Amino acid sequence: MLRFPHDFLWGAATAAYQIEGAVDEDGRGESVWDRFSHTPGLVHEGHTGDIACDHYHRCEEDIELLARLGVGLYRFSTAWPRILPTGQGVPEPRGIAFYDRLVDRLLAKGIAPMVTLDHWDLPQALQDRGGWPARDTALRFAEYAQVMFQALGDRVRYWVTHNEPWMVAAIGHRLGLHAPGIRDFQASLRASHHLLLSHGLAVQALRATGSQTPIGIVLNLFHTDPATDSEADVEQAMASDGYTNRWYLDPLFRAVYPADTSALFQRVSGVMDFVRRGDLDTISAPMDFLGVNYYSPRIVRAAAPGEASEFGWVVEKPPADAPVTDGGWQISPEAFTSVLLRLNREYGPLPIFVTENGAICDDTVDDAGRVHDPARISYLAAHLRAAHGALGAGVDLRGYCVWSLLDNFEWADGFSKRFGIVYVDYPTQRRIPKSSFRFMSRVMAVGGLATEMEEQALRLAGPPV
Ligand code: IFM
Repeated sequence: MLRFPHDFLWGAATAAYQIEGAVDEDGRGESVWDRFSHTPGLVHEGHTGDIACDHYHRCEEDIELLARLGVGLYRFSTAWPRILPTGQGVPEPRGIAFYDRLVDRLLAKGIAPMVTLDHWDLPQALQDRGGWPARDTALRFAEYAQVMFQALGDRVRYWVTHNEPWMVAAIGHRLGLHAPGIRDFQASLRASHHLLLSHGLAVQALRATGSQTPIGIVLNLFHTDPATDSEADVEQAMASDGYTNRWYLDPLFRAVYPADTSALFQRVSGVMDFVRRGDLDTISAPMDFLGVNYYSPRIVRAAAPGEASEFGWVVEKPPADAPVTDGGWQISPEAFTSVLLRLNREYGPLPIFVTENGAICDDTVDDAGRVHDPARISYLAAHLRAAHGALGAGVDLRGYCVWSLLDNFEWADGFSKRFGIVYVDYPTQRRIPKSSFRFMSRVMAVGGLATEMEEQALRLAGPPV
């Protein structure tokens, strides 16, 4: 039996735009994801978060599921446009009231709320004023954070400023595959800096209230391997690591942008005049923990002469013999361990929460009304073993959140990809806990993992949970 520490926090995670729906209710303003998903051709089959999992109206039922699962921690996000419909000004009391009730209900069930302030749903009104590439957005974020600290600060147990700033900067502003759909490297670079700056401003704002509540940021980190051990591939894997990982870790923990990545970015975009004196001190204001989202590693090779590549590298598809999820993402618990060990070695010691980890499976409901997802159980078990290994190697791992509690709106993939341990039948909004839910609830109940638990869950069958 692999036992986790007695105070290890077991949790599940969601995000506002992915589950809430009710986009026009109680004064909520438009977000960049409303605009993006309603733009034809940008999201799978035109799906939107208009209804999503209807969590806004089914919040109680979903908290009941969390309680049955046995979590000690629930990571969710507050929708900035629900609180400040235009991103600034007077807070909308009905928006605050929704989260107020949610937090109270969680606490009544003994579940610690971990609140992410920004999980990508920037108010569209702020986007219209320049969005994350504009410095002003960082200042507005700090104000929004203050509103939330004041409203919920007496009960929230962990604050998270941003979820995965790399995704917003790179996928939203360079590749344009996520909201706001911009394809401009300079905009992406500016966005990354202002996201980081706003994180630091929010940390300062929380400290200024005298609060002792821990605050951190969530990064999606990739273990990056060179495709071969050729000098060129090794060099480009290192450069790619700078782009995805060190560009965020170094300013947060060392108050400096990595020199090699800065040089590369300046070669590509020319200017970094948006970094002002003192910004890096603000960004690196000490935080209490780092949230890590881990799914999959990256394999990188040097681009061949004449091959299209903005930076000089190409991200390879997983090797033909590598295990992948139904979403095609390579499964590598070893890479997960490497990410955690590397953080400890190069940036630690630091308290870490795994704030997301999970797998896409092509789940279906069987004739008996059950959803059996052995591939997800295996994925989770393997990654829990990896997390346990990291703990044994000295990583200060405080908790683990499965992504996700519910199947939900998977951004540009709409509802076509399922990550939940609870199946959502979107036409009826019926929730069906999957066999992975049963597995995770056993893990949480005993505070660890034994081979027979996994084997039993894989055989499953049995009545619906
Ligand atoms: O669904 C997302 C989540 O919003 C952020 N992290 C990755 C998940 C899976 O793609």
